[in-house]
Amino acid sequence: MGILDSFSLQGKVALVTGASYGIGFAIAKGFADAGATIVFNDIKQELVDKGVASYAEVGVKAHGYVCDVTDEAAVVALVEQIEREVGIIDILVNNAGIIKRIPMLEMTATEFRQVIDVDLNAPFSVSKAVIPSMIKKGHGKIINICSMMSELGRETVSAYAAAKGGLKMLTRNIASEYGEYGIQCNGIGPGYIATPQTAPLRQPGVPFNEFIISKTPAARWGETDDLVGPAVFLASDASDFVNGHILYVDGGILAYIGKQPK
Ligand code: NAP
Ligand code: GCO
Repeated sequence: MGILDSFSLQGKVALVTGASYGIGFAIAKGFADAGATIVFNDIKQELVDKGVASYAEVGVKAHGYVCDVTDEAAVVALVEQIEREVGIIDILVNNAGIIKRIPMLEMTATEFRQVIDVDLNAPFSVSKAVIPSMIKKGHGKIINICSMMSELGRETVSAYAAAKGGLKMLTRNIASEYGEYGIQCNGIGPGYIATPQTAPLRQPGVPFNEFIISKTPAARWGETDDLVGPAVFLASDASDFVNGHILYVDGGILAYIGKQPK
């Protein structure tokens, strides 16, 4: 096998959760370009339809399903349906995620749990549903979308940081528990990426915008396409001995102490 062939996803089935737009969409499109069959889910049929249309616009025939990843029974049914209708899932990307930016003392326990449910409990349920068939097949790739908040804290994101820190450790644990079956579970920790999730932080005049640029050695926000190469690598045979690793794709944020004030 040539070196470039080891990055090919030809013949693989990839499920990317919550991927009708944003980071999940870019990663799924990259997987399709590398040869994979794409499956994604969203909460409502209209959002799935919109997603399928967006994929079609970029030349990808994606299989879209309705499923709320926080509903464990629905997740089990979704995976069974995908296995019947498309095939065994070779690659899972736990991408669906939410954030609530609320100071901790103002956040209710219900709001805290909602974030933990989508960002941590759901990756547990979806991974649990796909792993048995991966074991039977003798290989599988799971990629968890972590965050800068898997390593760092910040005002207002207590639930998100707790969930993404937990997701980092779930990643390492899946790698530890199922590595012997040919399954690799790794994380991608995006820096600050321009998507609807970060739109409130990027409004003109919002100081956070300049703050992030000054904290990033690359001196810019990330684009969703910045995550595609790393995701294809972690989904492909090229990373078969990489397990339990979090690949931070952050323009250097975690390596940098920050610009000194002028
Ligand atoms: P986004 O633009 O808000 O997209 C998130 C996606 O998740 C949406 O498609 C959303 O569906 C879906 N989703 C939310 N809850 C769901 C549920 N219960 N079941 C199924 N799908 C659900 O976010 P993004 O910026 O692309 O982020 C994608 C992932 O990257 C998230 O895990 C996020 O935490 C992480 N991340 C983002 C950044 C960043 O800077 N943007 C940085 C680090 C990590 P709807 O269509 O229903 O809204
Ligand atoms: C924040 C959050 C998110 C980021 C991301 C950083 O600071 O508000 O961390 O908005 O998108 O997860 O990696």
